[in-house]
Amino acid sequence: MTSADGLPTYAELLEREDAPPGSVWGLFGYGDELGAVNLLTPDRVRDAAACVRRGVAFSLDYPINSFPTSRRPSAEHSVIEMAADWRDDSLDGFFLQQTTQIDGLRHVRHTVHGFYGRADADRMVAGDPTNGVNRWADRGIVGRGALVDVARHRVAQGQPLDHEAGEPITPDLLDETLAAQGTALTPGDMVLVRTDYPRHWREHPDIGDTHRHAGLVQSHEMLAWLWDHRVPLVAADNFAVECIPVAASSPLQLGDALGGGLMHPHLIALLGMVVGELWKLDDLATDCSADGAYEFLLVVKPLNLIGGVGSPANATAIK
Ligand code: UVW
Repeated sequence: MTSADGLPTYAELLEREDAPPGSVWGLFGYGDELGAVNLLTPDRVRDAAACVRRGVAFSLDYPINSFPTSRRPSAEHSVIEMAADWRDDSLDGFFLQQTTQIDGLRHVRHTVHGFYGRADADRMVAGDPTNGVNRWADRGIVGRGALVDVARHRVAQGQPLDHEAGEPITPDLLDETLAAQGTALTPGDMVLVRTDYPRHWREHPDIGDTHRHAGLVQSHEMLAWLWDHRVPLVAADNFAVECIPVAASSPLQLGDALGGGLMHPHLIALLGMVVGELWKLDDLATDCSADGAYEFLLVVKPLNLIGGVGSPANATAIK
């Protein structure tokens, strides 16, 4: 244990013999179901409140049905007249990961080691609370957030991110962007990476299911960057946080259902991180660029759905 907080480094996690290598299983207590959300300690939450200086809030959620695909089609919203003066409504066929979302700890298992914390696969069913987003809803996901506006940095350099090529964003590029912004991460920061993918989506209305976008490179160096910064939640404004297609250099070959090489099983099942996708970051980014402050109080409120696999993010940044 070499870190100030007593937790192992990622390099040490890879050496573990008492648990799957590269995992945090057991570090937060036997039977833990919160994962990296445990990193949001009371001290860190209290310190995050100091980021609120002007009292301005930014919704980080796109409307429901903003990014329909054949895998996750639009939901049908019905407004029902219950009586002359009364309306209720229902949302049918709503995929909870269809728009701005977080992936919960049941979303993906590691092909070899299983679900986070060795949770029984038979319990990953509706109505069973094990590893569900209900655990995070009960706990609350609140702390300091930091925007890493890679898209703006690359535009300033005259080299916009290449979504069509699925450009990999490396740890060096994250560090370079943070340095250009003058942002210093502190342990426990939730990291929001802006790639400007929604503009690409809007400009290519026929894009459909062709998920090609810039995103985090699949590598142990990236996993180390995230864990060693003690990141509880990593989100981006694209479909998968990671670059798609998977980088040819990915060493994370599990032969999983999505084609192999993805970082999702390592992020979610092994590190217990909250993975946020399709976040609405543009307004926040404009403000951060204007005042030079890329840190904020971040409040994320998942649905309290027992056994939920994912959830709308319901995320708000406050500066
Ligand atoms: C991918 O499509 C890789 O991720 P998700 O299922 O989390 O959207």
